Amino acid sequence: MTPSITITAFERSPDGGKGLARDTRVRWALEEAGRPYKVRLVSFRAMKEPAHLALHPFGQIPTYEEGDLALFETGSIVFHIAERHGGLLPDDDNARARAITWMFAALNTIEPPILELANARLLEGDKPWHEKRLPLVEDRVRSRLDQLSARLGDADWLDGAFSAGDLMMVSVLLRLKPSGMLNEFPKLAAYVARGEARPAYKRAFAAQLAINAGNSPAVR
Ligand code: GTB
Repeated sequence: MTPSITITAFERSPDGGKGLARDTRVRWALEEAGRPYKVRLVSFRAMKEPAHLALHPFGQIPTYEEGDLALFETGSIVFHIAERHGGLLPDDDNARARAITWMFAALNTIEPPILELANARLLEGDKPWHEKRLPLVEDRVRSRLDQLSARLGDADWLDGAFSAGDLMMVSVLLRLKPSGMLNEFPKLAAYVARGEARPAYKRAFAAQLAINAGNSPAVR
């Protein structure tokens, strides 16, 4: 059967297949939900052209198309997949609300300082103030990781069974891998490893790697 879902991804991801581009989290959600999907690869130039801008106002990947529906923003896409299909959100109303809270926490509280760090490492290395600023940015990340690690404790997942909240949190934390900072927080490193060990994540990772292997990695 032809898949009814199409997502977009980088024609050549700058990470050379490390799975850090955000299509990976959408692929992972689709794999967890057991939904087949097609991928339309887009170049950086095509992302800024009208056809893609009609799908994504900010000219980015990933997007999600299914019938009449077109979505952008991975938070919204993963939430949509989780709502429509089983396996990513609990049935109990309160547990479901808490899992959604963790999705927001991943995107609104944990991801911003991590992105700031990635940008500082990747884009600001030649600035005269880089050496002074970097430790400040790193400490902002550490402070959030410390809090998150304390909450996770020795549990496998953030709130009971694996949920879309964990999928999003692990996806966000994976962006820290090139920095090595995750290793300072063994409980979080183990949490991320548990996410990566899920068969659905492995399929998602392999699918993006099949496209990007051989691209020269530009990510630290
Ligand atoms: N908030 C949006 C969402 O969650 O969907 C952010 C989407 C986004 O940042 N998309 C990026 C993009 O299209 C790709 S994922 N960038 C192109 C542009 O803005 O012109 C971000 C990303 C890119 C590359 C790496 N990497 O190489 O390691 C990691 C993450």
